Amino acid sequence: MYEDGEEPKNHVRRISVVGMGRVGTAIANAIARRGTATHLALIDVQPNRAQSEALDLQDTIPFLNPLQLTHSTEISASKGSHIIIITAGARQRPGESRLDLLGRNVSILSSIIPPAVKLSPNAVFLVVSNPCDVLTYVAARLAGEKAAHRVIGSGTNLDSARLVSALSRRADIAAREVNAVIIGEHGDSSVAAWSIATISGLPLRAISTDLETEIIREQLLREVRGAASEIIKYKGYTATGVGESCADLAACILSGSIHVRPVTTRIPGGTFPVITESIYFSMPVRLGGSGDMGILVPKLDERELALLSKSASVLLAAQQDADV
Ligand code: 6V0
Repeated sequence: MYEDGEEPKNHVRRISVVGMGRVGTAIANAIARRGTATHLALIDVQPNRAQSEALDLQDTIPFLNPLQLTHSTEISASKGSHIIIITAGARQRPGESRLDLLGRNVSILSSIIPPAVKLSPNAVFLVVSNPCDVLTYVAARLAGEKAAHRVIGSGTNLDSARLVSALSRRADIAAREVNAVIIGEHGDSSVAAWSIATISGLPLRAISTDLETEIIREQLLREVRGAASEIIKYKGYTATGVGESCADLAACILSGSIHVRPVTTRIPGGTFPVITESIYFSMPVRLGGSGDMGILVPKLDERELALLSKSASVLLAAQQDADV
């Protein structure tokens, strides 16, 4: 991803967060806490928004790792970034359709991506704004041919973490022992890849036959899919989980070794026999190391392939609607 000699030096890791609402703030806080960046630029078009969050975050630095913080209303503050995280987005207005919202978000991305690519020609772009898969596709189109392969979306990294957590609680085994991914859309048509899930390297049935039953799997998936609305019901928005999930992705991207995470990326047509057209959705992707960000194609069973094909057609229609 970086030209020879241009890898981020160990001591300089520049990350920009564009959009300092609830989610951008949670991401910036998580990055600061983990010490992932040496330089963090906070950007928001609203006057004082990024500044207020930068001032608040500044107070945490004496307790954490050294960090140079900057804030701005201008995208020019992202110059020279290794990672640019996009959480800028419009919220749905009463009576507004998803397509209208998409139109407004496309125009926000149009004002951010082309200048940001010029200012940071080697940056990885991480799109978090929703609808995440469609906006990742839009951002990749706006980034242009040379930079498109460096645009990914946070996709199902958070959904997968929720599945890991639900499985861990059900099996009463530490979450770190659980390996499970959700693929496809970051949304209603997402697909749990049960056939490749393991706990401590063992198939789920070896841990408990319960975990193989339709009824338990449906219950776990309901938990995963309903997580965001459950949180929104009580506090009005979600931020902490997505903040940590994106900080995790940023740490993987800047790592010298390869990590695999489910993120939104371009899946070429024919990758799965049931999906003939190229589409942006989540698959396990290699992050870090030399930075090729290639996908790892899991061997799915017939049922999962059928569900994935359905997820792809939902997204294909949305991505055609958003064509830029
Ligand atoms: P928010 O609190 O309304 O923040 C959005 C921010 O974007 C505001 O501060 C705006 O001023 C700012 N903004 C708008 N246009 C621009 C621009 N051109 N340049 C810079 N900043 C701009 O929203 P919140 O933070 O709650 O959510 C942000 C986005 O994340 C939304 O699209 C959510 O739907 C999405 N989420 C994605 C998740 C995921 O897992 N991918 C999870 C939760 C939310």
